[in-house]
Amino acid sequence: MSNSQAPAVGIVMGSDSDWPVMREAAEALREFDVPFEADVVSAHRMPHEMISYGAEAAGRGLKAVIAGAGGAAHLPGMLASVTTLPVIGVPVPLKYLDGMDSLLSIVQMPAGVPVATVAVGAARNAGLLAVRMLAAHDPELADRMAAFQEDLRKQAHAKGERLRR
Ligand code: RP5
Repeated sequence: MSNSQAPAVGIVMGSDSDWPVMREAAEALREFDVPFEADVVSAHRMPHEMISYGAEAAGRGLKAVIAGAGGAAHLPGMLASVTTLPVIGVPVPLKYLDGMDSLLSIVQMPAGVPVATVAVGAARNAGLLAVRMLAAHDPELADRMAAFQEDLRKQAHAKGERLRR
């Protein structure tokens, strides 16, 4: 899946069964008009393609990779080991262990090979974090992120107002 412009963010996941979670990252990128691609790149079932994806990501013009996986979730860390791009890991919760296995597999990286890990199932935050990464070099995108944050502030304030009445 992709949109018409050259993708700036790659969203990859270990299985299409991760998509119901990972689509939230795509939605966040769409809200900010950030072009992205999405694909299944399994660390265990297609290791050679996974390494190629990571090794070629920067050269293809991607600026960040969002990688989601569940269980023995090695995809984000393995991609981080073969690319210089920032990798954002999304622990996908599966039927057992409530996603703790996915979280620990992704977050506990060895020194020198960082993965920016979001909360279990928090693919939307992964998308928003990728937007912030791009916004660091894009003032127009930074303005839109600031407006988004101002909306969040207003919404939170309004919720408090209802309680204060
Ligand atoms: C992981 O195994 C995938 O990321 C997915 O979360 C999990 C289960 O995959 P399927 O058996 O549903 O394809 O590698």
